[in-house]
Amino acid sequence: MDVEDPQKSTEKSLNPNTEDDLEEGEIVAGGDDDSALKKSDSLPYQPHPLENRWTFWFDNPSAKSKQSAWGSSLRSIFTFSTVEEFWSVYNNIHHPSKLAGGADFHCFKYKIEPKWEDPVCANGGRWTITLTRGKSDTFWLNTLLAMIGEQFDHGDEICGAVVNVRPKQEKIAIWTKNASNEAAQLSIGKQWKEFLDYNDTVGFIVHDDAKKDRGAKNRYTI
Ligand code: MGP
Repeated sequence: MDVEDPQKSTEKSLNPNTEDDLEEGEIVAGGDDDSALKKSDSLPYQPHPLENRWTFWFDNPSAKSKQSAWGSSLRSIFTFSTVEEFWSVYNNIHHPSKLAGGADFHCFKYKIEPKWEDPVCANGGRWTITLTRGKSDTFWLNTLLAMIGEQFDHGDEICGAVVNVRPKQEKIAIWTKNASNEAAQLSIGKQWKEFLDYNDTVGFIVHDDAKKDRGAKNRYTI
């Protein structure tokens, strides 16, 4: 019996014309185009599972000024494990350019909290890109797609990603698990820049350094 590879089927349902151009697992923007889904109306509905389950987290900016401890207003808002669930959330939330200054929006692997204190993050660090206010939406979406579509050779090293919306800038960071694993960090940073077509220098700060000094220096740059 001919059973269609679920991965190929994911690619087709999201990108009916481009399946030959996609890497394994790759998801591209365009989740609100349902023309491909219409084509397969006659097939039973089959959600397309992601390799990992992910959780979106949000930190409430209005509470931030009053909070005594960082993270006290951090909340998990939705956990998803299929392509369809991802788009259903993504298409119904504000993107970074529409969020208030001070907001932090995270997408982390299920059960990893987006905090230095989380045991999986504790020995890690983060690659960060900085963008002018209002300019991060596409970079953020492409970061999410590369991450949940498992496009990184060292994807197991990734905890998640965060966008920090600030009054004059937006920062996107990918958090990783083992800062001392230089080869894995460099691979993630290089691939991220390629996926985003981002040409400026990007720096990696170790969480332990950031804890000690708000102006911590980059451990790696690419
Ligand atoms: P930030 O939110 O990463 O950057 O960290 P922001 O707000 O853009 O400010 P910047 O000017 O330092 O870039 C801001 C501060 O929040 C840090 O210096 C910490 O005091 C605190 N903080 C940030 N994070 C990610 C954590 C965390 O994971 N745990 C704890 N305890 N504090 C954190």
